[in-house]
Amino acid sequence: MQKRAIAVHDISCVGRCSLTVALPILSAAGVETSIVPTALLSTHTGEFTGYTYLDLSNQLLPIADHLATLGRSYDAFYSGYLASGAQVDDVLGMMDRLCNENTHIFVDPAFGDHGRMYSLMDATMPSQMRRLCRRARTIVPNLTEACFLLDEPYPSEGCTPELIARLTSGLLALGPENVVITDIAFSPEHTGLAIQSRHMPQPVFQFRSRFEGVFHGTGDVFASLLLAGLMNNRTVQDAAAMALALTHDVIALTLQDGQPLRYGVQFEKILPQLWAKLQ
Ligand code: PXL
Repeated sequence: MQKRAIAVHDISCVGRCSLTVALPILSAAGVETSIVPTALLSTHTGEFTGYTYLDLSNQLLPIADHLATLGRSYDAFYSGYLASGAQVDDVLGMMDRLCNENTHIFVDPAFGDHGRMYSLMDATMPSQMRRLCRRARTIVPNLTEACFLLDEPYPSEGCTPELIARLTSGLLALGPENVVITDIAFSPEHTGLAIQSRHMPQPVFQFRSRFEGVFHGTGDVFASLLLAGLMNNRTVQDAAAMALALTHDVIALTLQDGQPLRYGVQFEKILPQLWAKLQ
């Protein structure tokens, strides 16, 4: 049977992030994907000014109520960038209506990067996102979000394996089965992942060579590829290795092309490889 996901993120019209990344990647992985927008923006908030912003919180529960009447179940519920901390309550209400015990709740607590919260985020976001993480089977914070979620200072001077192990075990203690932290580096030349599942005593690390620059939307590309692998019956470590390798390739292809980086990364170019790898 074809797998079915519901993705709950913003729509940024331009800039390749959130739903405009999650939908094509999951579709290319053979997953039927329904989308529910949390907010509508003209661009992402990273390297643009003057963007429009519409909070769609008042639509989430009415949409979920209607979808629930259709009587379809979802194999995955994938949440990402939210309009406000308060919107977490609506997303939890959506889970009540649309998830059953088999639904893989996959939470990307997308609210910050590089040690700071994104522009429009309010102060309740970390504690509210922590509530979503408690409900999830898999969470995919970057290092910044992991620190905010656990009230740890961001290690701007570089991190150690001991700090990362404290973060992965602190996040596992919230309740998820799998924690994948992105943006981990123990040296300037590499960047990668820390992965720990409930049965593992320690995190394992996966690294790739690092590219200079800020690559908007790569967290969304990575998380969507990871979920694509999981929904195609890969283990967390195998899916993470595939997602990291493809995200690395996407950044290399983007740099070769020379397009301004605020328009995001050229994930379109690896969709055929994604399909091939999943066969
Ligand atoms: O990729 C994360 C993201 C999603 N949506 C919006 C954003 C960002 C990051 O800046 O601004 C609107």
